[in-house]
Amino acid sequence: MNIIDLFNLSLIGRHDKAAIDFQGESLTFGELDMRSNQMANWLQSKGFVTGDRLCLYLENCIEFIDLYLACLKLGVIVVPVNILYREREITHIVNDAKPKAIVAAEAIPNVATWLVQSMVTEARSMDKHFKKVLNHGDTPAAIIYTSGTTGTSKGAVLTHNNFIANAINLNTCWKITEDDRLLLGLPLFHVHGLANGMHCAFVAGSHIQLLPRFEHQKLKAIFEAYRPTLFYGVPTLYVRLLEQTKADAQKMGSSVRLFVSGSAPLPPQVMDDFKDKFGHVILERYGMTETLMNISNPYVGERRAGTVGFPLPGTSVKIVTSEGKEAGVDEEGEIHIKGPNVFSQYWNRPDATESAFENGYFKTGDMAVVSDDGYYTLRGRKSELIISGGFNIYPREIEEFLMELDEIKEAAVVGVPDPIRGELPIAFVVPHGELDMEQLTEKCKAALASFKVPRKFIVMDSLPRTALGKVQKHLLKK
Ligand code: MLC
Ligand code: AMP
Repeated sequence: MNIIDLFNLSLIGRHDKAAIDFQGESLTFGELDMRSNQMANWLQSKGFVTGDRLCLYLENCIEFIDLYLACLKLGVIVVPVNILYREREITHIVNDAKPKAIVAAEAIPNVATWLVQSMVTEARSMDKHFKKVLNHGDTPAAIIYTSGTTGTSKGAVLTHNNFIANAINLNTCWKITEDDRLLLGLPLFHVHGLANGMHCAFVAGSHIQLLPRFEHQKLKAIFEAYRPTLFYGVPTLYVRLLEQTKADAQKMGSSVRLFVSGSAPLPPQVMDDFKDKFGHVILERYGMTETLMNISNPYVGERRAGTVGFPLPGTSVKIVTSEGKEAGVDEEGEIHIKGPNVFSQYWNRPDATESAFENGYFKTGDMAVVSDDGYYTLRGRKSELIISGGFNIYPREIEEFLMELDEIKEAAVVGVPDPIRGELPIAFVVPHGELDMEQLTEKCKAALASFKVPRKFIVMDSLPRTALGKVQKHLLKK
């Protein structure tokens, strides 16, 4: 079975049921099926076959879904690209994934772009039926770029089976059904919005109100008009929701049966304040691009603040100490994961793939402890990864960019705590001479996604280093 066979429970089985609203446009599951058949026929007419890659550089929109479903039907591998990425970041992905095309709303400078609107217009004249292409569950469905512990980002290859395991797990454990109404503003280019949001709804037959993105100022009106039953957010969004008055919060929460948080740590205080204001206990869970969802607080039973709960069905979790032994209760170590949800490989990176696994388990780089009643608590990361608003930032990528600039001799980037975004990047730089800070920020903005642009530059005469020459970032953080 591939994931389309599972989506067919809704695409075919709930043909006339309302599937999605987006900016005033409403489509049934049958219409989604037909539109993606036409798009699949169009892509096929352009020579796309199983195993080819197609990059999508799009904000959330119906056309993203048409193209995504069309690719899955054809066995074409979707490579979603963060819409906040600039030319430099996009070029890296395009050079690595070697897609047959990159689809965008507007031409991307210096990248051969296919414009989504003309593709959709041409697809409308194609046959509404699509002759099934036989693909099994191990067929790659998507390559999602993530940086791991190194500076350059690597493509995690996720198969149809990985996504199937994730959808079946969450639909069962979080009781997602065709009666649910999901307010989905998280980006479809990341697994949180894509695999937890869209896939689960397509399998269960839930309704989706899709937003181009979350703009927290508009959420009150959207909640009241749509009356969702289900809401997924990153901690930043929950912090933003706390700006509501208690009366508004109660109204907003009145239709909802489940609020889920993930992608970054949810501060226990935010969980408590949210309970007071909205009357809901947020369910926190833990996942990764490479593994999809791993560990989740229970739907029924105690959702314990500060923890991520229990391993999901089929997911084996080991905590491995620095001595390489399996940790006991309350003993800290790195989380290792095995299960049908875990990715198969980094695209074209056999060495990186090999070093990412140990004894068949994926080494997550996340540190944790488990309590005597089985709740897992994350304790930070082995790597220097910064998570800001749920978006990952790899310091080395920014450091490399800064050091390519003529005016910078050395650079070190660290994350500092921020009450809204969780963390923010700041840069320590050793310049060659006088530094024009404004110009430096402009250069960063032109080359890097907005969330990666250092919020502050601190000029140093030299960086503190160990005897071996490694920058002592803990000293910089202080
Ligand atoms: C953020 N911005 C966007 C955007 N999201 N721009 C366009 N499209 C989007 N989708 C930009 C804004 O322009 C602004 O840029 C900055 O980000 C912050 O915007 P804001 O309005 O102040 O929003 P804020 O309250 O900070 O909230 C941002 C956010 C966003 C939470 C809505 O960060 C977000 O959507 N995060 C979700 C990331 C995600 O899905 N992660 C999952 C990864 S998968 P400027 O220039 O003003 O700074 C994973 C695995 C797992 O981690 O476990 O899930
Ligand atoms: P990504 O590479 O974008 O998939 O991000 C995955 C990382 O997000 C994980 O390795 C964790 O460090 C972090 N993460 C996800 N969920 C949580 C959570 N509930 N609490 C803390 N960190 C989380």
